[in-house]
Amino acid sequence: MEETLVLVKGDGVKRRLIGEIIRRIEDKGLYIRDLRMMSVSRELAEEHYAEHREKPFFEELVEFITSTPVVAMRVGGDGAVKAVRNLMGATNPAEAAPGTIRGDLALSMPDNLVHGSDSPENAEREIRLFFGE
Ligand code: IDP
Repeated sequence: MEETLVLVKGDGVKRRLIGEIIRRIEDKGLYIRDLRMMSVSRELAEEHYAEHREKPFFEELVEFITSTPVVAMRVGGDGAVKAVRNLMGATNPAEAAPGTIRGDLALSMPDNLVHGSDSPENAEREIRLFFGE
């Protein structure tokens, strides 16, 4: 069964949307295989977002993800990576379609509530980073 890493980011935790986001994932037919609330160290954030190291928003992004606890989940199911990406909607909430998590519940960057791995390879790497397996 394919697995992906989902994070409910700090804005989602603060706005008490953990349950709402899990509900959408479970309603889709996916399984929560593991779950933990945790702080993200600067080291973990820089590793997790390594592909964005050269981007102008990198510092803001690291600051955002390390400033408050997140909920990390291993989510499994057929085509879990793509299924979660579809549930999340476009990166920029201003452009995310209604019916998606970001489209329905978020307004602007970087506060877009969730992270989901963008490929099975990255999912494996990110699950190892957050769950050490
Ligand atoms: P994704 O989260 O939809 O996979 P990525 O392009 O991988 O999108 O970007 C990672 C995260 O970086 C986004 O979820 C968002 O929080 C933040 N981000 C992306 N682009 C910008 C930007 O232009 N300004 C501020 N934050 C951004």
